[in-house]
Amino acid sequence: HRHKLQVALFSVSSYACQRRTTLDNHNSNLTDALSLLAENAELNNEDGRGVAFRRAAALMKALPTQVISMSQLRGLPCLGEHSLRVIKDVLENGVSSEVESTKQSKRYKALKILTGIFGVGAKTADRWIREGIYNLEQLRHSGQTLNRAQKSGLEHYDDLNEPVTKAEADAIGEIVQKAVDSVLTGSQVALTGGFRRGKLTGHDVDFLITHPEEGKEVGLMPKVVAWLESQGFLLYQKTTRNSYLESKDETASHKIWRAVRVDLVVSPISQFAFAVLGWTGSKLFERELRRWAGHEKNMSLSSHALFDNTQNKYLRATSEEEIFAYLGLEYIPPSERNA
Ligand code: DGT
Ligand code: MG
Repeated sequence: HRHKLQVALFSVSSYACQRRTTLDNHNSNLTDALSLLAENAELNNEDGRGVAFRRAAALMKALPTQVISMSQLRGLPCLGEHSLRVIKDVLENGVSSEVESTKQSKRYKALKILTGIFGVGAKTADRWIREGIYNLEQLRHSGQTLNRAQKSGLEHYDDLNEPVTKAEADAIGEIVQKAVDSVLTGSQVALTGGFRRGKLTGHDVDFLITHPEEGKEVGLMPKVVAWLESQGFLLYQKTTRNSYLESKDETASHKIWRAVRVDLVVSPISQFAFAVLGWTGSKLFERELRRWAGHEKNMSLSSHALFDNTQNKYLRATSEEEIFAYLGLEYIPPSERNA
């Protein structure tokens, strides 16, 4: 007998910033497994292993169809021995035994619960676990001293672990716009983070604030924060990065507000394009852009600037498109940066 077969082999670029990754994921069974192992590695401070699993997951997200056989993966980049073993397990058995045992492990469960507290990272959670603290109840009765962020995080644990919806993000956007308008006319607010990439939910809402006249943005953040505070919106704030607002939601019957994490970043207009690119994400897309810049172009990219190490000068840009062009990359719109 003779069979004529057509085999579709995937061809995928190795850097996530060279690929278009939409939210339309054909391999969520595989990416969920790899992402969980990445998360577990990160929770255990195994950063190298975490990145390897993140890259493998991102590669699977970029595939145009569902993978059903290992043979389809031949020649693909980013898939190490360990990731391939996990994929094989899922394809053959429906689940990965490593993922299942991780999910059920006492340590993983405790790390998830404890790092779910705003202000608690992997190191703190690990210390608590070594002292026998595995959940919020045990933490509350442990006599551990919590810092201001952690106290606040524990108090609003459920709210802050409830995904933020696009509608909530839009409502908060209006509040932030109002704040910015009241303290400095002409200021602009841009939604960044996952919502700019088209996600329908997020763990927080990210905004970037600027003013068309360079220098006018100086001192803007404390004014915006003071305005939000005076209007009763602010529950907790820290000037370095994390802050959250209570979002007034009249539809909730039990209480009329809920706590939502909000990230505000102020950028001078000269750095705005770099800031927009840097804060839109995804995290892996950003990491890959910086790796591409450094390893392939001898440039250093940050959310402030792009430096060309060969020409020994900063490259100015007023749009994301210009930055991709400097980097020799095809422009990828935000909705296709979901690596
Ligand atoms: P989410 O909020 O869970 O739906 O997902 P994202 O993608 O909005 O992630 P988020 O809010 O942690 O961060 C927004 C983007 O900002 C992220 O995709 C990459 C960037 N980013 C995150 N953390 C930092 C940071 O500490 N510094 C800089 N420059 N960029 C960051
Ligand atoms: Mg976000």
